[in-house]
Amino acid sequence: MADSLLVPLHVKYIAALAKHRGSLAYHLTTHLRLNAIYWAATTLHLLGAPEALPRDGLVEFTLSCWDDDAGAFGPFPQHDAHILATLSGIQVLALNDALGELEKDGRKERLVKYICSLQDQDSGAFFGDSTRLEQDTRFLYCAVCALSLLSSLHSVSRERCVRAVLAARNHDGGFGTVPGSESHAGQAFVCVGALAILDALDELQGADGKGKDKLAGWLSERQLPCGGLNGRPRKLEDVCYSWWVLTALAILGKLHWISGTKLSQFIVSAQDPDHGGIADRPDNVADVFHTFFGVAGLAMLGGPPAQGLREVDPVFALPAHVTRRMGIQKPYQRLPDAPREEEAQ
Ligand code: GRG
Ligand code: ZN
Repeated sequence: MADSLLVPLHVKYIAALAKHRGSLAYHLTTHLRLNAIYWAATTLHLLGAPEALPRDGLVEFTLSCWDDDAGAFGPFPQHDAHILATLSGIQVLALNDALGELEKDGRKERLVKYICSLQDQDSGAFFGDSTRLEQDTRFLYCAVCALSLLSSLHSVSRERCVRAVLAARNHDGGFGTVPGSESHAGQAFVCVGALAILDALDELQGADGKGKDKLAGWLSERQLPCGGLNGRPRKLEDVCYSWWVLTALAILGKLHWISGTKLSQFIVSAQDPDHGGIADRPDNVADVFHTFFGVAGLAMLGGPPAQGLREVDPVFALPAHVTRRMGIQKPYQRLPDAPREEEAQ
């Protein structure tokens, strides 16, 4: 079993994914394609090998996912727009310093209009698309993150957004998808991330002033004896929770409430030492989703397995050099031996 991060092998694994266009798996995952491009490209940047997927191809594919009827991005050419694909599209453009493409044909204004149109004016919650069938705190995060990357956060009601996030909080200190739904670590990331973007983290404290610690306590209870984290009580450990849990802890300044050494070992043990990539847990099949969250988790934890990685921004889920270049960074905890980008002079 490997005990360090197999950087060159993971770069090769991700670069090879782009060559599998004939496979059944490729055709069965079109609904996630733009998300997958975002996971792949961001991982390569964190691994220090952005050139392994050509920039022009990434930008061109992203623009080909534009749904001109809706004025936003779908997950694949000719697919309907959705907020999940829209955030990924904007993130891929930001990663490649190509947001200027949205200045053409009024695309940026149309995107902002589309995103704002998804907010429920009563509750402040967001729908995922124009069918307005489903609300989820995930969609609210996507909306505020995308608007911030477009320098347009002022276009949405901050007060309504904060209200909707707080309404999804539970007595255990965690967050669900909608008011009253079970706490899940994925929702902790989206809710804490959204509050960070909205400069509203103090709203977490509540009447007793203990809201942040209560949430951090719930998050730290996600670590299991094997070192891995689960997403909610009595569930199995999974590498992707390294991201959903660690980001929320980093934003709350409580990364040291879990054992980083044990978690790093768990992530590294879920690598495929022959073909590259990281799986949800040891001995399972690797995929690009868990490869991204495993690499990004190690970048937050630091230490020897993170050698050679670049700093990740847990609020915007992008390399820190990108959000620093854009001037949109929010405060978050950096562990002493985690990768750190030079501060701009
Ligand atoms: C920019 C990183 C980024 C994300 C965009 C889509 C999104 C915003 C956030 C997703 C947050 C979320 C809900 C993550 C959890 C995903 C996950 C592993 C769900 C699995 O749920 P179950 O119930 O698994 O199948 P468990 O582990 O609870 O058994
Ligand atoms: Zn997972």
